[in-house]
Amino acid sequence: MATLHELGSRINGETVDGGEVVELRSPGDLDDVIGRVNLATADTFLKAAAAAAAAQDGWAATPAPVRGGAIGDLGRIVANNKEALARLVTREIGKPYAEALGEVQEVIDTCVFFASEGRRLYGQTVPSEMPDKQLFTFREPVGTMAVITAGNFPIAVPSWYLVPALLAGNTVVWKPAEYAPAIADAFVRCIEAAGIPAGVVQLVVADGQETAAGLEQALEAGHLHKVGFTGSSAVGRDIAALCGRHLVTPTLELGGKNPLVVMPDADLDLAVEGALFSGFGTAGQRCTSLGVAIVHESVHATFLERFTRAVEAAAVGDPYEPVLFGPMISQRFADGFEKWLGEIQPHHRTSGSQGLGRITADNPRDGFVGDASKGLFEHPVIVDGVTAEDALYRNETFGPVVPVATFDGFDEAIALANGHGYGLSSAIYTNDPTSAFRFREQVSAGMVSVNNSTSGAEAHLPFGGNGKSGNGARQSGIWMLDQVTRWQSMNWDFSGKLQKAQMDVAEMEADLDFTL
Ligand code: UN1
Repeated sequence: MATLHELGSRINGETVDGGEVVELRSPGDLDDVIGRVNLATADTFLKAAAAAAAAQDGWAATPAPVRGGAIGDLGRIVANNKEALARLVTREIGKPYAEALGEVQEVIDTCVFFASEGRRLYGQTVPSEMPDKQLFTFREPVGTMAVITAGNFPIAVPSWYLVPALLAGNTVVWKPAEYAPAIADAFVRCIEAAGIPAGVVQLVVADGQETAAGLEQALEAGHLHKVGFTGSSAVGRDIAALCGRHLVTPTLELGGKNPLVVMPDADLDLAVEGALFSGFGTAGQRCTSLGVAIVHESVHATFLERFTRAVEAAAVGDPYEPVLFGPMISQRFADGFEKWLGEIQPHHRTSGSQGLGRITADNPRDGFVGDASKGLFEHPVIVDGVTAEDALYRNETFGPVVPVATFDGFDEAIALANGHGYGLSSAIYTNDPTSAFRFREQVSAGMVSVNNSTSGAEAHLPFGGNGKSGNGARQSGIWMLDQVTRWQSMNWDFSGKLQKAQMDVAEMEADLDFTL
């Protein structure tokens, strides 16, 4: 495997030096040094935003079908490099290779969808209230967009922003997670290879503090017209406040505490399989990961017993092997997760685990795949007996823990499904259509699965959440077009005289007549 050396920001297609330089290591094998990362300062962010803004008119003037053609080429370049990109995802953030392939496929699917949108991007013709006058609507690019993404989906989620933004004629300053700069660099090179002019996408690799300062300066200077952010609810609030001060509407995709309800009539084996993947897939580091299993008391004991067995038997370890999950994405994620383990209370019962916290020689897991001491591997754990008062219920934990709560009546299940205030994804396991539709109606989540995992949304269905999970923006498919374009309306009067709207309209009969 080729070792990557110098990683960092790219402005107008040229690599630029940053400030601080840090070493990037693979979380599944900390001896594997991937490269050195030049971290940018706020000033680089500002320069990148200015450069992106300067490129915007030219890109917007490129016909939409031509921009769509470039997106099609991007999809083919990504497809031709699918395995290499997936290997890089596995190496850089420790996502199991099969999942990493799925992630790259999500990029390809997004390109396929939006490539042909370049030949649609429809506006409307609208009837006027007056004769000899025609109304129209047009989709206009928003302008220059800052896109700030997390590292758990280091190429799929960025593509959800970049691909439609570019298709619609916007330019982008992309700030990937600073712990996933290698895949970001590879993706930007794919974009350049697709013939998208240098300047249209600017890459800035920086830490949170410098990014926040750079973002503020770029908004202040008027270079940015939209901000897209995927990450924590706390940072999302700050970004929303900053955007609000500059009258910019952000697209926010924030945390989740995604409930999975198991009804008495559920196929329990299917529910266990769904809970296993939802809760522990990607080591619980998806925003769509299972946040709380809410199990009817009549099936609770059986569900818990089977779920425990499934977790005990799950393959955990080397992400290049067929495992349920590999390492934590980075040290920061491992530390954050371990803090939540401190919230396990005496009234809780843990299962599925042979230890708590980091898997090491002294704290081993039977059947671990590979050498646990090499990477950031955490024990999976089920925490039963969780109630609405517990920290483990109220907070996103972003790691391999599944809290389990019990309910009696359906209303109680709904209260638990919504009570934490997040509203991203949700699932119900039932064979009763009434339960499924009631759940859909009453759950506050933006996404609902029936007899399916909380994670694994498809690339052309609206993706996004409510409450602490976002600001109502939806990504993916045609819905994303509303985030990356603005409607412009036009009226054309060909009557040859001034016709005044709402005034020169045909008169109604003055005398009222109620005869049918
Ligand atoms: C995220 O974790 O930010 O539905 C996105 C899923 C993936 C996307 C997750 N397709 O789990």
